[in-house]
Amino acid sequence: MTDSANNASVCFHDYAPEQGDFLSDVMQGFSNQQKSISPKYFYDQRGSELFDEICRQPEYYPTRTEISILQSNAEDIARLIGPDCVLIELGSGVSEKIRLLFDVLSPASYLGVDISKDFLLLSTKRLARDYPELEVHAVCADFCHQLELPAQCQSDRLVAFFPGSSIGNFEPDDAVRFLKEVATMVGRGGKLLIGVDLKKDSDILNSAYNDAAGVTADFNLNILQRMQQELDVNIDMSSFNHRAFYNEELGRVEMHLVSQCEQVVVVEGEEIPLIANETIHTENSYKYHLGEFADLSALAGFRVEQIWTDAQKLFSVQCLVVG
Ligand code: AVI
Repeated sequence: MTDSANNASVCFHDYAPEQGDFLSDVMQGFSNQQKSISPKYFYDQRGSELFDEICRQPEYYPTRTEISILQSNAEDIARLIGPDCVLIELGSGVSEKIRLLFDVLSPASYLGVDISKDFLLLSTKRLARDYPELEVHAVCADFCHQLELPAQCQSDRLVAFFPGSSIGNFEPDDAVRFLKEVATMVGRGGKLLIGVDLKKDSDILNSAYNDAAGVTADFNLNILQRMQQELDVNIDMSSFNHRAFYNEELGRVEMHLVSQCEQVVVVEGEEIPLIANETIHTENSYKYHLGEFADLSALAGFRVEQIWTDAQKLFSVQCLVVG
């Protein structure tokens, strides 16, 4: 970060939860018939870098498609949302997409919400430097479980922004629960601008999660690396392979780590046997038909106000309104 960004003025609000218990989550996930690790553990420093790299892979269409939808429809989006809103970005990360909206939206203030404090401060300070007229708030919180707005950000013009189709990483029931919380946060008449990945030809999906450069494979395997770094684990990473495939019946891309042989993984002294070809399930990424997502939003109290898609209907950006 440059000095100028370092000095930029950001109101910081720390609602960070207690550190989650990686060990007990791993032990819990390994005790099930289908072994699993929560995808939230992908995003350590290396995992976040690998995810950025995934977004630049030619096969991974969601990022560039969403950006082009936002670019082509920025004026239309601004007209629908209107000026002077309080814009709340959930999982703000590097905050690149929000910049596409700032010039046309003229929000009264911006609130970036993210669990990763360092990332959040870096990105919000850069925004405060680049948009000096804008009031910028940084809220460090796990927005999946707790959506609390600082008192000075309350407004009757609240608009949440949740890009990237991260909603696809929730199980559908959890997605409804989460959207309900967003609806409560923005209140009646409040809006949510959300990126939603769409159902499509399985070949496109299978290559998006199996890029030729092997970045998604590295991203998936990095979760084992993280276990090795942060826990007392004895695991031979070279004995696992990446597997990702579209599960047509369940409408989701599944990612797994496949054990190449019969082996025993030792976690904090506990022996966990795996047979050859047994998998550890690491992620689901649900894809929706427009009608399916409208039904899911309605269960959470949202009405679809407008949908923008690309010409191939790969991805959608949707404006939902409460009530
Ligand atoms: C963050 N999330 C929306 C990504 C997705 O497509 O489900 C995570 C990802 N996993 C593999 N590639 C990208």
